[in-house]
Amino acid sequence: MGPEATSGASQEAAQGGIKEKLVRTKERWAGEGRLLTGMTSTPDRDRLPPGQRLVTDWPVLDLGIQPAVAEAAARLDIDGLVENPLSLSWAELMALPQEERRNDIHCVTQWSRYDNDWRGISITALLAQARPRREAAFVTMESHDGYTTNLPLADLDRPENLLATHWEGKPLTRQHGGPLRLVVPHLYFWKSPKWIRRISLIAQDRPGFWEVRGYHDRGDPWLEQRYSA
Ligand SMILES: Nc1nc2c(c(=O)[nH]1)N[C@H]1C(S)=C(S)[C@@H](COP(=O)(O)O)O[C@H]1N2
Ligand SMILES: [Mo]
Repeated sequence: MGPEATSGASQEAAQGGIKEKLVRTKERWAGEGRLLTGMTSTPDRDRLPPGQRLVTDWPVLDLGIQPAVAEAAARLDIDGLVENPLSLSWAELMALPQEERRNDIHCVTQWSRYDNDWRGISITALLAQARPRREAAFVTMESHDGYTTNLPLADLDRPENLLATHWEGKPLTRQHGGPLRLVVPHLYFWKSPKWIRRISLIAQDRPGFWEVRGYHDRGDPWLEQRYSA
């Protein structure tokens, strides 16, 4: 099936299966504390976080399932502890103001990539529209490949974050999470779900796919929060 095979009635078809071996390797690395330098910094002091190296290509990392999500099926729900739950169709998302961001990516597997140009929708604007309740303190996010990850609401509700539809002027490719992915540049890139479909606001933290496999709950690259132990 080619990358354009996104039409048809089912609208969503998974390609490949979970790369169990890769998942186990990364889980073992977390257990061993692999790649840790023991150094900390701040974004003001060092653009490149400790233990990272720069790349100019853009590696693809995921569980091995790259769902073909047709734009017609690319609904985004924002629900849970909100006054005004949202369930936005692609057309409704596209009718919102399109914004641009430029930021750096830092992956826990040690690569960083500078100056990524994104276009998409402001997550702070959508959260304001959904109106979080007072008890909402965390989010759990779900993607079309079954991936989940969690964030404190304060880490999601930041102006530099973006629900990205475009990268370097072109629609985000399926490999990189198109048609819609979240980008949270101040944390390791596993906190930036590809093929995002739901953001649920919750009161108590709920660890996601990598967080239950030994990855840090927050994942600040400058504090080298790679693993939980
Ligand atoms: N839905 C989904 N989002 C995901 C992942 C995934 O497996 N599924 N992997 C995460 C990890 S570990 C990384 S490093 C980045 C990789 O994004 P990229 O393939 O665009 O570089 O996506 C993150 N978001
Ligand atoms: Mo990653």
